[in-house]
Amino acid sequence: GEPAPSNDMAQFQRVLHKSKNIIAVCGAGLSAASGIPTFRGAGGMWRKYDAMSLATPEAFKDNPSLVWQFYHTRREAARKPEPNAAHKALAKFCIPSVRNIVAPNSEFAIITQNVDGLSAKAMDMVWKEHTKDHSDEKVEDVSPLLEMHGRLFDVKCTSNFCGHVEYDTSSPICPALAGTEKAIEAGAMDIVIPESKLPRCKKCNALARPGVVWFGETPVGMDRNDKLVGAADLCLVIGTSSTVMPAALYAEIVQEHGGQVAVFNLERSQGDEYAEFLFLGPCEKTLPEALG
Ligand code: BJW
Ligand code: ZN
Repeated sequence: GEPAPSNDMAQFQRVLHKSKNIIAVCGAGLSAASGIPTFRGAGGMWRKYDAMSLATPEAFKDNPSLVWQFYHTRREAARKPEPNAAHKALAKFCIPSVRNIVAPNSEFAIITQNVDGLSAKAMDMVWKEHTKDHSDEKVEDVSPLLEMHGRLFDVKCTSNFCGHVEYDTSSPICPALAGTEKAIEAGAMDIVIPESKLPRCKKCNALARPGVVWFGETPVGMDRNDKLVGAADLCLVIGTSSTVMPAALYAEIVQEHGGQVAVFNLERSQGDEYAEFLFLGPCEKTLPEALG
């Protein structure tokens, strides 16, 4: 059969050194050390809440009040967390002059399924720190970060004619949702807020919705994702159960055209037996070592 994946860090770093198009496909485990719950593991969101009645367009149509209370709760919980060592290691790797030390003349992109904004925050922090001593480092034209499942703090108009998206971190997002996180956390799903009191579009006043990608919806930036995945010769799979499409397919696609895969996960995850490298453990420990 297949040889077992290697956990040889020095060998991984030799592969990294000759890779030219590197991508990181990230999931909830990347933010776990920042205190944000995952979806499917112990303490996971989809263990406590029913995904199909909260994270689908049909659920929002049936019960926008409940869906907004759930996302209000998620927004409140995502306010305090700070990026951890894994976000920062990836963020540093986005800086060409830093990355070129371990992977000369390479390109890099982060494709994250996370909606918490912590990778963007880490990139800002690391960039500010870096340019203190390297003011000549120039900003890249295209952001190396792709948030394919949207952003928790984006608020999107539901009208097809308008489609306005607003980045809004206000707490609460609207007065009627204030305090409802207590009920949601206690499992009480029966508070009803009239649609007129839910978040509304700032442009056209139609009902607004959370700017995240639900089951059955097309992820953000698929054309760019497909190009990155198609060109990648090394795919880092970080803190994801690899059970949600299409992100779950990316590693396999990279291997199909001859690229290699390195999985960084606390536990075994779907398809990791086919990876060239498997680093079991918290990614906030393994990733800084691997990319350092
Ligand atoms: C650590 C760690 C540490 C912990 N260090 N590791 C049948 C019915 C209906 C739909 C489908 C179907 N079959 C297929 C579909 C499609 C569907 C799908 O895949 N469903 C499957 C579940 C069956 N997918 C979609 O609908 C997607 N759209 C789509 O496919 O469109 C078609 C299309 C494709 C291509 C081109 C064009 C069109 C959309 C999926 C949207 C997913 N949305 C959510 C919610 C977002 C909003 C919100 O946050 O509420 O996204 S669901 C949830 O899962 C969230 C996540 O991004 C996503 C992935 O989860 P993730 O990140 O892997 O988390 P976990 O919890 O599963 O895993 C965490 C891992 O971390 C674990 O392995 C831990 O061990 C590890 N870990 N601590 C390292 N410290
Ligand atoms: Zn609008």
